[in-house]
Amino acid sequence: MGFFEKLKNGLKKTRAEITDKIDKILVSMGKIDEELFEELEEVLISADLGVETTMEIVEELRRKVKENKVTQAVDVKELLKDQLANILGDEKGELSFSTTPSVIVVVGVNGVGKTTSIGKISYLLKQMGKKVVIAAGDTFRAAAIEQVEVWANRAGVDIIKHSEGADPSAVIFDAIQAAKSRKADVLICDTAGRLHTKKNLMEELKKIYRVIKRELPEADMETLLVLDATTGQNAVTQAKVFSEAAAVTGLVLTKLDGTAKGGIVIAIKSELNVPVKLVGVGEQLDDLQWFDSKEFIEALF
Ligand SMILES: Nc1nc2c(ncn2[C@@H]2O[C@H](COP(=O)(O)OP(=O)(O)OP(=O)(O)O)[C@@H](O)[C@H]2O)c(=O)[nH]1
Ligand SMILES: [Mg+2]
Repeated sequence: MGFFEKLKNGLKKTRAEITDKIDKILVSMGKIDEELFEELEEVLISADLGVETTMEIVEELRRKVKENKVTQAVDVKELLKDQLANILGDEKGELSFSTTPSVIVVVGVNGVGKTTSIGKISYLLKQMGKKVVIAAGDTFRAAAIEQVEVWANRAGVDIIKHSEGADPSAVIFDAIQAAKSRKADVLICDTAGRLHTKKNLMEELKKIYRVIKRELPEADMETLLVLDATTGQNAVTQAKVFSEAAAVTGLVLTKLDGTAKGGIVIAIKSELNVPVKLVGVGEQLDDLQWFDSKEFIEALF
C-alpha cells in the first residue's frame, strides 16, 4: 500500500463519521436552510472538531453560501472542504536536522504512543539515510527500556540505556556522548509519560533540557509532543499543559486509524499554534507519515 492509501485507510472511521454523514445530510435535505447548518454542526462536533472551531466553520459557511448565492445543498460540500483546507493551511511536516547531531525529545502522557512513534521515526529517518541513536530516557516505568529496545532493533538503529530507576538525564548525557562519537545525525530521546506527580514529570523534562543545552548548545532541537487522537478534546488540553514545561515544536498525532474522531487534527490546528508534523496510522514500523494538510483533506473527502 502506498503512503496515501495508508492514510486513506487510516482515516476510514473518521471519513465515515464526517464525510459520509455530511453526504447523507446534503442529499436528503436538498435545499439550504437553518436545519441543514444545525445538522452539519452536529456532525463536526461529534468528529471532535470542538465546539468553538465548529461554530466558526459553520458561521463562515453561512456567509459563503450567501455571498456565492449557493442554493443546492450538495454544493455546500465543496465550500466546507475548502474551509477545512484553509484552516489547515499548506502545512507539511518537516524537522530541522542542520546539525550533527540534531536532537528530538519525545514527550507526552503515558500510553499515547511515544515509544512506538520513536521506533517509527527512527525507521523513517534511517530510510532518509540518517544515522540515529535512541536514548532510553523512560527509566521510570517497568519494562519501558526493553520496549524501546525492541523498537530500536526493529528499526535497526543504536540505543543507549541504563537500568530501571536510573536518572533519565544521565541516560541522555551518555547518549549525547555516544551520538557525538558515533557521528550520529539524530539523537531521539524517549521520556517517561508517568511519574509520581505532574510536577516531577515537568521537573524531569527541564533537567533533560538542561543537559542537552549544556552538552549540545548549537544543536537543532525539536520537541515532539505525542497525542493520542482517540482521546479527542483531551488531546488539546494535554498540548496546553506540556507547552508550559517544554518548548513544543511539533505534534505527533497517533492512532488516527483507531478513531472516528480524526477531526481533532483540525481542532488542534485551529486552537493551538503548534504544527502537526507526523501522523500515526497503525502499529507497524512504517505506519507513521509526515503530515501533509493537502493529503489529509484529500484522504478525508
Ligand atoms: N492503532 C494504533 N496504535 C498505536 C499507534 N501508535 C501507538 N499505538 C499503540 O498504543 C499503545 C501505547 O504505545 P506506547 O508507544 O507504548 O506509548 P507510550 O506513550 O510510550 O506509553 P508509556 O511508555 O506508558 O508512557 C501500544 O499498544 C501501541 O501499539 C497508532 O498509530 N495506531
Ligand atoms: Mg513509552
